[in-house]
Amino acid sequence: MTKFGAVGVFGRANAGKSTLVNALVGERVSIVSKRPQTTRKRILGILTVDECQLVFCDTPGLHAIKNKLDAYMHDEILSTVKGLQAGLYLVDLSELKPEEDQNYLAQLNPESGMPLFLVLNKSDLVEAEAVKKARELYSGFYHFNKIFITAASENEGLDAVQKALQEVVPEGPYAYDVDDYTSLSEREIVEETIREVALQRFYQEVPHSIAVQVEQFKERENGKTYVEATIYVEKESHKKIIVGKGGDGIKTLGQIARQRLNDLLGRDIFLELWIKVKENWRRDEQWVERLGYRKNT
Ligand SMILES: Nc1nc2c(ncn2[C@@H]2O[C@H](COP(=O)(O)OP(=O)(O)OP(=O)(O)O)[C@@H](O)[C@H]2O)c(=O)[nH]1
Ligand SMILES: [Mg+2]
Repeated sequence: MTKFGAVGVFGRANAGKSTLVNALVGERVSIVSKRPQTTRKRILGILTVDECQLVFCDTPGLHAIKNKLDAYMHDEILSTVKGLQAGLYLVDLSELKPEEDQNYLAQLNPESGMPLFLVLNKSDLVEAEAVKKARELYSGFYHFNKIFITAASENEGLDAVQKALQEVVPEGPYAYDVDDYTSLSEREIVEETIREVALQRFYQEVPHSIAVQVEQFKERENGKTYVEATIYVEKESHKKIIVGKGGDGIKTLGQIARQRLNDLLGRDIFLELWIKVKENWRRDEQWVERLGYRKNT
């Protein structure tokens, strides 16, 4: 008999949720950056091992709602809570904000009986004493079934989390093929990878206004995949920064993204990138939907 569990991954922005999911799944399913609010939509990372399939639902970090995109992200968090067999709540030990976590946990209100594990992450950045204090403090916030100390980016402490999840999820049939590792389509992988490279390269200058849309995705007879994508930003000044001197910025961005995509998709990608300005798209519900952030009804 196999085991199956959908596992929600929650926590404030920048706690390391996507890093942890990628490390557990062993593939880059969810993009990572130094900036908070990197993940926008729920992303499934799938791990099938020891007759057990765990589907990790990586969610956006909770933050204040300022526009239609934030509202969408908030909805993604709350709608994930339904139908889970277990949950992880991540905390960034190097930047504790206990009150915010307490509020988040109160909102999360996991269905009764769903095991929730506390994961104190980024332990590599703090002293043992600080870990101990955080552990004591957070134990009072919620009846966590277990508490783990991890450094997701260093791959530390993750085996124990995985083992505990395997134990706690119920018997049941797999929902995905044993070879699947993500729910994302290839188009979405392209969009997210380009957005990741843009965030990583321009995170100082360009805020959260980047969205990427694949316009064309064609398999050519020569075995190459031809992809045309548009990067949307909210301001002319952001466009200038990304394009760079003589187009150098966007050219390098394209080269890095293409390399990652060749690896991720396992074939040769020909990537053509465009950049457009759509002022305040995050405030415009129709544009938010058009750029891929459509609510699950
Ligand atoms: N030092 C250290 N850095 C980490 C650790 N885990 C994650 N990070 C870094 O923390 C930053 C945020 O990581 P993400 O995985 O994008 O965080 P997230 O929780 O998914 O963030 P959002 O999607 O914005 O909610 C990145 O720069 C990671 O490399 C860790 O254990 N130790
Ligand atoms: Mg994330």
